[in-house]
Amino acid sequence: MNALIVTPTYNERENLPILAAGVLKHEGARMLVVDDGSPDGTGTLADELAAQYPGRVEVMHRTGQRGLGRSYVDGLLHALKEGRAEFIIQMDADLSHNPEYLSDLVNAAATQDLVIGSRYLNGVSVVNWPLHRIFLSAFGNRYIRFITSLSTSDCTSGYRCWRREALERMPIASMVSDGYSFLVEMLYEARRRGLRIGEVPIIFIERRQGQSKLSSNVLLESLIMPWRLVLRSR
Ligand SMILES: Nc1nc2c(ncn2[C@@H]2O[C@H](COP(=O)(O)OP(=O)(O)O)[C@@H](O)[C@H]2O)c(=O)[nH]1
Ligand SMILES: [Mg+2]
Repeated sequence: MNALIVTPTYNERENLPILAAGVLKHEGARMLVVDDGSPDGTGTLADELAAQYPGRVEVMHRTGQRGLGRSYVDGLLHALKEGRAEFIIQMDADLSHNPEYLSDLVNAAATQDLVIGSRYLNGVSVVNWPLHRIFLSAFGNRYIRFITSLSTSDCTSGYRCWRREALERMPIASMVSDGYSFLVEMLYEARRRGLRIGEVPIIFIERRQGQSKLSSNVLLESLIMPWRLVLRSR
């Protein structure tokens, strides 16, 4: 595969080396780690990985305002500017997204512009989530689909693959949201542009190391954002 995997990190030092080994098993896969100045030294560790896997790992050290969405904006723009990868993939660093699925995503992207690694295609494929987290995510997705009429079963999955030409048509720099909402906003704008959106099933495994950065601000934003998207596109 000719793919660049863009992975935002904040305090993922236990997880990142395992992730890199799994991703780089795929021939032609490269990584761009977008670190937000992690206090636990993930950024330095990423530099060490870049030295360990020459030409296959690149690190972007962000300064300024921290954020998942902001990190993706910077990372995806960099991926386009670099212009070498046919497929650009978004993936979490906490090992919730198994690198084994990379081939499924890339294969599906042969006939789609955007492929989502979905937890909700066949019931609920999530391991180690407490019940309230499953409800929150399942309800969140219903809520988003209801307001935006998106038909994707998993609108908040952060495991996704873009064809480069499709990503080039996206207004990445104008994205306003952060957190999960960034994922929803991108999906919404992709559909508005008539991009072909597909899904492949994944089993999502909750992180074993480190902590989730899910905050009440992020949740609040995801309640409001679907309305904002619909209103601004009227
Ligand atoms: N660069 C950057 N990465 C982040 C930030 N917040 C979360 N991440 C990364 O985004 C991915 C998903 O975050 P996580 O906390 O696991 O969210 P959850 O899976 O929804 O609980 C992980 O790779 C995190 O390290 C941030 O503010 N900046
Ligand atoms: Mg996670």
